[in-house]
Amino acid sequence: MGNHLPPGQFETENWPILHQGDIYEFDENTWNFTLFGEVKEEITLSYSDIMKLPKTISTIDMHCVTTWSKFGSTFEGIALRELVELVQLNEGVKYVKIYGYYNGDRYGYSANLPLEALLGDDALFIYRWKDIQRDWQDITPKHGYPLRLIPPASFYLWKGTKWASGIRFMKEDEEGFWEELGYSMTANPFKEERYR
Ligand SMILES: Nc1nc2c(c(=O)[nH]1)N[C@H]1C(S)=C(S)[C@@H](COP(=O)(O)O)O[C@H]1N2
Ligand SMILES: [Mo]
Repeated sequence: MGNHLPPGQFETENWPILHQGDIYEFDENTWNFTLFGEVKEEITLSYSDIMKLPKTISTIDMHCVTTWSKFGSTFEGIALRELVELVQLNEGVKYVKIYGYYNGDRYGYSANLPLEALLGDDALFIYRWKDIQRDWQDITPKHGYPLRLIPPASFYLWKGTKWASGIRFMKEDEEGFWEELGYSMTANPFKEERYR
């Protein structure tokens, strides 16, 4: 890891904003987060359920497929593994699809990822961040408030679903929003896996 620039990327100090569709407007009364798919029992978590889970702070590099990379942002969030611990997975679960809002549809955006790559401190559903230029602050609605995934730096940032609404556990890999449009299933920036 470290300050290593993947091929075809340039470094930016700003945190650019990139997404399709409307910016989701958070309402604590209607917001929830679902854990579903290949689990013994599906569960739905309220905002306060989520915010009671153990917190993790990590510094994670971001690599957008449009070629900007941002190093050294520190994030506070809920590690994905904390959510996995709340469900009993069926045998053979290897992938997840992380869903998020797209034009009012809570499952309108999604990205697929291999579960085993997401069990460390560098796979976080974040709500707060800071970097050298800034003190701690909530992420803005444009960056995915109240909760968005920052994936490990070994995945391009489109795998980082903003306005996250749930995780579906899967035995087989399955395309998400950008993957259906021809982007990579595995999306490793260091191997420059942009398209397939
Ligand atoms: N819900 C949702 N999440 C999304 C997207 C989107 O369109 N909708 N775009 C993805 C893409 S392509 C990128 S590069 C990152 C950008 O995150 P940022 O705007 O916070 O930099 O969000 C990802 N998460
Ligand atoms: Mo992107």
